[in-house]
Amino acid sequence: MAKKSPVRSPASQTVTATIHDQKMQRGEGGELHQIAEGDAPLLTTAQGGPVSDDQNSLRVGPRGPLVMDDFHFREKIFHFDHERIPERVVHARGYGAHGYFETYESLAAYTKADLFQRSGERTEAFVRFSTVAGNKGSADLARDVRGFAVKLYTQEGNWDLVGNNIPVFFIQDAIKFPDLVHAAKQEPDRAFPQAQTAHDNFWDFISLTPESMNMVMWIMSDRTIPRSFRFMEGFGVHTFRLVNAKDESTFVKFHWKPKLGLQSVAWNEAVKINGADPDFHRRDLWQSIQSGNFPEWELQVQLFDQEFADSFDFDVLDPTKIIPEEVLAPMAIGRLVLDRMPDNFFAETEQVAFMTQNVPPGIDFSNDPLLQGRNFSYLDTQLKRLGGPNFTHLPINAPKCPFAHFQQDGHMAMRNPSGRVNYQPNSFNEGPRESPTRGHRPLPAEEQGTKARLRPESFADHYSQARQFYISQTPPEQRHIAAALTFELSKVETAVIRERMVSHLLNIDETLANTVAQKLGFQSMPKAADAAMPTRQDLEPSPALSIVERGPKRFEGRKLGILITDGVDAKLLNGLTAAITKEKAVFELIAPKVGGVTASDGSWVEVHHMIDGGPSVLFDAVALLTSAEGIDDLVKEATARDFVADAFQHCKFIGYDQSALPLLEKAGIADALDEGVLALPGEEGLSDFVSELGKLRVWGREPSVKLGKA
Ligand code: HDE
Repeated sequence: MAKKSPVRSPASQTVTATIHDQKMQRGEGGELHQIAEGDAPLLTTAQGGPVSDDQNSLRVGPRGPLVMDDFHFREKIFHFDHERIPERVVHARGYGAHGYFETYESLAAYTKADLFQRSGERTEAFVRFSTVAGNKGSADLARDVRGFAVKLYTQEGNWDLVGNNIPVFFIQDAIKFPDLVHAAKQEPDRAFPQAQTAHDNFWDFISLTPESMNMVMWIMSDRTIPRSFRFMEGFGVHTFRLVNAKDESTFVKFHWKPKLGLQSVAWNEAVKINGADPDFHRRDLWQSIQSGNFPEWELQVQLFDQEFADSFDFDVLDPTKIIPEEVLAPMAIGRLVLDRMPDNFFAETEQVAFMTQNVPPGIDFSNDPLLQGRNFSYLDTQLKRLGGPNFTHLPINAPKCPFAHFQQDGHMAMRNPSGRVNYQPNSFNEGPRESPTRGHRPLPAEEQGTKARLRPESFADHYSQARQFYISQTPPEQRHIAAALTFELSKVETAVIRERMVSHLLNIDETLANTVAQKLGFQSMPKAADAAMPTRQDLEPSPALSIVERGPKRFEGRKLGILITDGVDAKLLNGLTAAITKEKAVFELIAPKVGGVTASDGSWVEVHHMIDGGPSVLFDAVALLTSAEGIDDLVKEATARDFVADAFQHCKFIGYDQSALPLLEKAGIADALDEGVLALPGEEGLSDFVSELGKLRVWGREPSVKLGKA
């Protein structure tokens, strides 16, 4: 829970001292605050001076000019004018939470990293989730990669695992990052589109960058429209190294697996959520943590040696490739739990500085050129964003283990050493010393070769894994990829870019290419793009790449929207809400008026939303509990009809009591009821309904919705 700041303290706080006849009270940190008239803490300037009037600036006469000696006004406005810091150049929109990482068993055989030595050990953590392209105020459900940045405050320094929710990346060399980001963000002359890749510049760059094709398959899948941060995976992307006490190294890839399973929304739903609740993902994380439903991920690692790397189909240093889990099984090594929201968004989530180069002893880098470029970039960007080199003095960035060094001064230095000696070596035997045994030592490695700007041959296969990803998807997921490509390319005005993209798709999957070309209205097919290497047709599908295959089995952690009216059957409503709560899921009530409704037993039921403010896109499934008296008015509401029609077209489960049938008719679905539209049985059968909800979506309905048969 948020700590109360002295300024927000309740008026009843006790007076703890009197100094110079002035009543004082103690704040959270033990500091004394003066008390104004009444019981409220005294408002002061930032210099601590008491303020007499915060409502009117100092002026000459009632209608005269303001005067220069109003130092309170000057300070207040000055500070306000400087409230903003530059937003992140990428990943500007983000949301963070505190928690901990718990190690399952000692990993000492592989790494000397302190946090992995003792089973059950907990390490404090801060995680920031983000979208990449949109500005700070953009909507949460943009089709975009999600950042998944984890800061672990280990006993041997901070370890930042700055990952994404997709295990591959667009480019193989960091030198291309500015081009990629320029192309993805708003076009520079018109400053739109915001938080969207559906525009010429992005697809122009992508279609001229064949190495991005594997990533294109991932971003056109539902991975880029997750239902919530709680239902998505995270990946370290690059190959890293674990190093043990004997200096033996093992390659490693890091994966975060959500305990609740994977889940995304439908594209049409995402578009509507952005309007209905642009903070959908923020609110979801806030609500679940504040209500004690702490999201959890398991950390899994793929460990391998040089021999495996040499025999693997692709270069393990190439960040556009994965190692399928079926080829190399991941091992679970710990869990991450998020259990506390920041007290202050700016101080923590905005000012947190993640840097890939923050690794403790026992974790090391590989020669992945993208990772090496990142190690250069992140320090630089923090200097710009946070305004000086002392950003490690901010509590969110400071290590939580003991630390000591001779870095000093600079803007806003908050921790300043005392004493004479600020250098090493010194004759006074003062100050910290390095330790060749305990300190981070890079793995001894012999590197040689001709200095040149080049791309290795082993990075040249750009299509095989893109194909593997596509053929690993279930039919609805394949349909979504085709639909996403069609939508995005339909926003591209330059025909040659659309054609160039389809020419790449021909190297991935011919049916996919034909579907997209046909939906885009191509008169003829382009020829396949020239490929540096032919696409391998023999890679086995990897079911682990499908969201549906890794979907949840239960309704736990999800939200049911229950539309009710006056006269709702009180027993049925209470039974349903009890069954949902028992499943560790949540519900929200929606009614024609936000005040509430009168139930069949005369009781007053307060609700969360009025129908206009609680569309069905905000829920994982819906139930319609109406009554003979309430349904007549409800069917007249366009938003009530949309509520049902959207739930149906988004393939959600719909439960209804008989009185709601006229609403199903008005929504145009009464003749298309399928196994996902369930007449609610009496109270006894409600747990069966809730277990049915565990399937989440009725994907079999999708083709008929698409064809307008419903
Ligand atoms: Fe980043 N990236 N990145 N990135 N990245 C930033 O650092 C960069 C890349 C990722 O919540 C910036 O503090 C380069 C891959 C996340 O605060 C910047 C390259 C992956 C976050 C930067 C990459 C990421 C960032 C902007 C190409 C997934 C948000 C603000 C070599 C493995 C962290 C900042 C947060 C942020 C540079 C590519 C993940 C400019 C040069 C690959 C999650 O330093």
